[in-house]
Amino acid sequence: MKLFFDDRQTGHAPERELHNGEFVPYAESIDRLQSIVAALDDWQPVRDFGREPLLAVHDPAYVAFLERAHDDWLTAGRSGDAIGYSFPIVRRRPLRFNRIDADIGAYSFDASTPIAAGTWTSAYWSAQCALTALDRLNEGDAHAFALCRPPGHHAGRDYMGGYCYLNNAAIAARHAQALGLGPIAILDVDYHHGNGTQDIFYEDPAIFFASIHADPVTDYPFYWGHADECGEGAGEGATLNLPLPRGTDGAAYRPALDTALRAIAAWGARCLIVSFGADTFSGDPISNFKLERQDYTTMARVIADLGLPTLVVMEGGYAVGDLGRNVAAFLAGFD
Ligand code: Q9C
Ligand code: ZN
Repeated sequence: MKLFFDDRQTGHAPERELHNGEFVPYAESIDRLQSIVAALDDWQPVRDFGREPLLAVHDPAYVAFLERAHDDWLTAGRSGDAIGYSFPIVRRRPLRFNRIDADIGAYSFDASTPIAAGTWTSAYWSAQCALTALDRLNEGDAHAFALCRPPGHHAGRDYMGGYCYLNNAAIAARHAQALGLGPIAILDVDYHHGNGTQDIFYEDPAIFFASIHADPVTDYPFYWGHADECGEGAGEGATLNLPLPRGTDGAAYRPALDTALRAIAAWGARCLIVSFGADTFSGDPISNFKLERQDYTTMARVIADLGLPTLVVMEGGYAVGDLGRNVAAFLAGFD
């Protein structure tokens, strides 16, 4: 399977994040990407599909905000990373502000997603990476891997959060649909619920979203990913949430994976996008599942057995020392 990433994805380098009441080094580090690049050979170049596929998912005003936010931060006399502190949890509406602190809060749902000088450029190329890999499926490849970084699945149509700015999987899904590769299913196997992806397609009957993740009663992003969330309106039934308790290991994970894959097959998907996070690993520093390296190979084999053209998009995974080998173990399951 062809592998993709672009060097411009390394410009994004926030210094720190707010974690459980303290500022700590940013977990979504450049080392993550380097660990994966080092573990695999023969990386392919990323192509530029422009802004149109980004705007098929995201609000143009939000995209414009992402692009100028760090400059606005500097213009306001600040230094370092732009970070919000006030969030409109009720009656958010498109007001026009004249202050970066108002914009940044209106376009985010948490305080753990800072905007650094290189954030826009890296987010842009991370999305292009997903589009380039998706294009391989259009050319007839069975599988392709996009080493997206920053990740995407927490980002919604007009908000960032959880280290995510542009929703790479959603952008690829909409593009796949435009290319006539549908019906599309997205399977999210990151430790955290893919709330942004879910929200983007919540009322959409044409894209199926299934997510296996830590129970939001105990784990981020808390407010979404509960088992009773199954889509709304025309999209009712096209969202499937399978929360699992902390401590879940490979054996306990498997029935949920089988359930998700059966639902995807029954729904009639003809193309699959996997939001893959390796933060389900036993050694992950910010997560609490107990999967081991060999579990990733098994997981991928079961997914590949669906027989669908499959794009794998990188999401989380923070055990930097093991990350590359864990991703390689997952991708090996597709061969
Ligand atoms: N403990 C992904 O894996 N952590 N994002 C919040 C407070 C956010 C994880 C910090 C975790 C986001 C793509
Ligand atoms: Zn995650």
